[in-house]
Amino acid sequence: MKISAKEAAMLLCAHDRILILSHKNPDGDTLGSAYGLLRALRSLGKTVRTQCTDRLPQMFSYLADGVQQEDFTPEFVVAVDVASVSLLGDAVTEAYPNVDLCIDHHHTNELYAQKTYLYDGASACEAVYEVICEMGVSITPDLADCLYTGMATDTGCFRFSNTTPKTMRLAADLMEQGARYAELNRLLFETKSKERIAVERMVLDTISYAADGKIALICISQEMVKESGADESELGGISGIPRTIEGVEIGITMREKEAGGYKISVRTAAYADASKLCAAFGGGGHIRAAGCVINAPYEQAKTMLLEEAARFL
Ligand SMILES: [Mn+2]
Repeated sequence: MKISAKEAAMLLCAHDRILILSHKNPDGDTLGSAYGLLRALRSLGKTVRTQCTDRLPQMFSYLADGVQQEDFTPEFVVAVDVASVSLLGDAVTEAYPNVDLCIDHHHTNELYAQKTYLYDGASACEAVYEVICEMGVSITPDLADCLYTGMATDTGCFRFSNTTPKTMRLAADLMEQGARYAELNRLLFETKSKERIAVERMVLDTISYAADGKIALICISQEMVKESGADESELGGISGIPRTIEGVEIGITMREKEAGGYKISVRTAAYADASKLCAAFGGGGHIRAAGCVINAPYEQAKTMLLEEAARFL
């Protein structure tokens, strides 16, 4: 059943021993939502902890600064930024098969929780912010940092087309309440690990162009990832690189799978439909970003991709 921010706030206020769940391969939005909500609820004197099937990535460690996790049997389970129960991971789902409340912003939310506050906007952190305001919690700088993190990361630092005037107004509120936006923006959008730079250098060496430079293709092999020492959480955004090149309409990234074959990401700039291109290989997605899998050797997969892509120009 769908409920409002106010009803979500009332439910949270009426319970104690609250567990907050984030989705697997956690991003800034699910983690910022979880730690933001934890801080708000603890300021009301509640016993709260967060849980995620994957480790907290190093770059987001500041979200948990000063937070001691305590063990208890939860009375109330909340999922934040989690559109489908499958995104919680098997171990979490087995331990907590029943989710009492979900706070999310994905249109595709499967309404698996008892109650869902489904917010229409760029980030789950905006929804959590509304719920926290309804609870009458005063916003500390640490809490502002958490919520700012989700708003900034889900909008590519307020650059993507999902950014709304409301997103910016809420982020401005958080700035007034002490969010360390300049530091966070540098950490989240500029800082890269040396391992990431190493893998980028190798990946850029693989770049090839087709169709007069309207198509660019790069490849990330298993070997490159191993040699660089980068882990999965450091590889985000690489598939965005080809489309950043001047004149490129279709950017293709081939990521070698562990078992062989390639996971393909396609990003398009203005007119080509990435989801249709990927559908030709059994994949799908959105008009500007889509994906598919091709189980073929490198040269063969690359030729197939370039031929198909050329038909979309
Ligand atoms: Mn999100």
